[in-house]
Amino acid sequence: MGKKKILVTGGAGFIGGNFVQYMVNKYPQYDIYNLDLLTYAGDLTKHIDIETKENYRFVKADIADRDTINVLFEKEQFDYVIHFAAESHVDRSITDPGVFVKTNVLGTQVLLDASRKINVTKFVHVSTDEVYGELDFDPTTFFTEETPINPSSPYSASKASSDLIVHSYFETYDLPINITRCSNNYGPYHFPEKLIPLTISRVLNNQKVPVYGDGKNVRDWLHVIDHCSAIDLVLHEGVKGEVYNIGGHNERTNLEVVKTIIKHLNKSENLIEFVDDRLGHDKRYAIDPTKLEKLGWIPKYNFDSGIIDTINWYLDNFEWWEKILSADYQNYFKKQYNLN
Ligand code: NAD
Ligand code: TDX
Repeated sequence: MGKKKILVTGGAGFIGGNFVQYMVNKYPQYDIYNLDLLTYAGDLTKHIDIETKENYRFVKADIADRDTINVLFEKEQFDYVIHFAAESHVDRSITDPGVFVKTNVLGTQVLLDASRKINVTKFVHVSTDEVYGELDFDPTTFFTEETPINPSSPYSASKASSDLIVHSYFETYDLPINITRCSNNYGPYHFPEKLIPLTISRVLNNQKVPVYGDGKNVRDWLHVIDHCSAIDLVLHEGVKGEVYNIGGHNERTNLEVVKTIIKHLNKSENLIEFVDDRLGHDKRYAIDPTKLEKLGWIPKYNFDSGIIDTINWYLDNFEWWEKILSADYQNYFKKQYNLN
């Protein structure tokens, strides 16, 4: 028997990138293939420590390119597929929804067809708590796996659509799938369009931080490494056809998050700028992870220390995020916000 082949899509992005490193280091007995289109959100320099390892390979491809994907799957006969690749930013989905449907919906369906043809042992679809829509501010309410899907943004609607298609391949063709729905991640290599790295990078440059609306919207934060360990567990132990929610009970308002970062960096709260609210802005997300905990998952990070580790990582890895803040990002930022 040869080594097991694991295909990770979107492994040049934030979470997929952390997952690829986690798997390459943890499982020398697996060959890890990272398939990524290298969009604005993808970057391979993060993999400098693993790129020469014998169990790591990179393939540049578009998941929505059926011919290329079919040829690759036929050739490599992957055992497992862990599917992260997506357009992931809610604000971009509000200004340009089309590519979200193409990548997140069609791209997922292309991967499912290819996986079915070669009878993969497991297809893990990495989804999000945003498919459930929003909760109100009652702290006793949570998203469970039974919460009805009710997405608000074009991003979350495209993810919800892909979840439904993935589930249909289980019901119709008995494809061994799992769907995971995680809360907001934070940690190393988070692209600086998202709240936490945007705040860190702007505060370090003494620039204003745009806070949407009144800053009271709540997100449930999970360290990216805890997300990786959860997916590893679902890949190996998840009951086929099942959905697993992932979250570590770390609810914070956006304003609390921004103030924590400003405080740790010894800067002034005058950097906070309240700006127009996001269209369709979900009030609150909060995950009930009981089902995953019953499978044996134990998260390692709490937010109060994890956020400090993350800020320190950005301080130590200035050269990684500084290059991302160059031309394309500045154009995006100018269009998105009325701030310098
Ligand atoms: P990201 O935007 O940082 O990375 C996405 C990666 O996918 C990039 O490397 C990009 O180049 C690649 N990609 C985009 N379109 C592609 C295509 N057509 N073909 C191949 N590759 C393509 O995203 P992320 O934050 O790492 O999120 C990864 C996954 O996790 C997504 O499916 C997202 O919905 C899900 N998720 C994210 C969070 C979060 O907090 N960031 C939480 C829950 C779930
Ligand atoms: O400039 C900002 N100001 C602000 O107040 C930005 C970028 C965000 N926000 C708010 C909006 C949200 O309430 O902060 C919160 C977090 O925003 P994002 O970082 O854009 O994340 P979110 O919209 O919650 O979605 C993220 O978590 C779930 C990921 O981007 C998704 O891919 C994932 O599915």
